Amino acid sequence: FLPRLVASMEEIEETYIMVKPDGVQRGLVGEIISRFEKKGFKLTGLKLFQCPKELAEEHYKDLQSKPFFPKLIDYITSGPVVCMAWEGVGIVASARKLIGSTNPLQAEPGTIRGDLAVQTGRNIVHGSDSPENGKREIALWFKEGEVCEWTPALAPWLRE
Ligand code: IDP
Ligand code: MG
Repeated sequence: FLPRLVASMEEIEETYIMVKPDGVQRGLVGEIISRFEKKGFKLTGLKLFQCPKELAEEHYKDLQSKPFFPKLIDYITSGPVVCMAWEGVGIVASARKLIGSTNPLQAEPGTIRGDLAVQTGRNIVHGSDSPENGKREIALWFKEGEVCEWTPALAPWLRE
């Protein structure tokens, strides 16, 4: 069974990463994109976008019953966001590690939230929490044709 287990750990996943309005306003777009680029993941979709209320509600529908939900929707629609689709082996869990804990004060130094933010309600970046949600969220935020399939020239220098 070991070869099969290893094979499943090698699976290419997609994740939806978003610089939230506070990250855009604070001029952190380049810094945040850099973290994923430098790691060696592949960018497949990118746009600046003013999120309508309905889309924010759909994206965060699992949190509908939370007391902070209305404020969360106001926050996400308060200015443009940067929508990104990224692809890579094990990228969903790895991106969550790069991003750090939901509460930036508990996020480890070296993570995006740990280095650059101080409050849960202003935690500057989103990352999908499962491969299923990665696919769901990319389909939600990007239209047909906005996600590019391409082979980076550096691919053989990142993975043997
Ligand atoms: P995540 O972004 O780390 O996956 P979730 O629990 O999925 O965290 O929550 C989604 C987003 O909702 C958070 O990133 C944050 O912006 C907001 N949020 C979560 N919990 C709270 C809270 O207790 N107060 C205010 N905002 C919150
Ligand atoms: Mg989440």
